[in-house]
Amino acid sequence: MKTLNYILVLLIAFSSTMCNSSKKDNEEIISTETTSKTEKHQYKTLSANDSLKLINHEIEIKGDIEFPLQLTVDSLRKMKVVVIDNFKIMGKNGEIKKEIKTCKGVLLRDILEKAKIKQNGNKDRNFYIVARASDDYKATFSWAEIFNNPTGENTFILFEENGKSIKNGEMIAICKNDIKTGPRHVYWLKSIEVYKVK
Ligand SMILES: Nc1nc2c(c(=O)[nH]1)N[C@H]1C(S)=C(S)[C@@H](COP(=O)(O)O)O[C@H]1N2
Ligand SMILES: [Mo]
Repeated sequence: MKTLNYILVLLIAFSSTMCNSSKKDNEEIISTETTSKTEKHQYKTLSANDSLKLINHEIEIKGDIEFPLQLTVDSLRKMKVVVIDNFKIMGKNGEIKKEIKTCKGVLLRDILEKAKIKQNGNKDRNFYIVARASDDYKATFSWAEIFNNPTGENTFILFEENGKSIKNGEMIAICKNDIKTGPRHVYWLKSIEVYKVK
């Protein structure tokens, strides 16, 4: 009987620590969300001068690749250029944030083929690709999405909008077949980074 009581006490103690820890996790999630919202708001109120500082004239292709590249709008123009019409940027709640009548870009796949991912045989396919902006906003793609999925035909680095250079730019990453196109629409693009899954 004594042992039974002892086990019961232990169980109660254990379950209460579990409750506390999950509560703490929730609190942490809520607090990070609040900070990122505040940060996002700060970007909206950036002065014209400060937002100019976020513009990159070239993007760096780096990580687990054979040929690190620095690409400018001019170097993208020399690649296979694709025209994309009526591209809608949709926020996470489904709201249309922006509609671009026509824009020009290059497939991310073509860029990665140029940079050549360092693969060790044909079963070495576990890589992730990060499109990172100068405000450290980022979007992630996987090797399989780009090289073995229709997403490969739909992921572009844009360099021109409606016949003009891109203002939030100079280059933007987009994924045309995402359900909500906002999250993987990365303006102020700074680098494309390839990493092997460890
Ligand atoms: N560099 C950068 N790109 C970004 C963001 C950002 O904060 N920084 N916001 C993203 C989000 S959440 C959306 S919905 C779209 C459209 O954002 P906008 O409302 O700032 O134009 O861009 C995305 N690209
Ligand atoms: Mo968003």
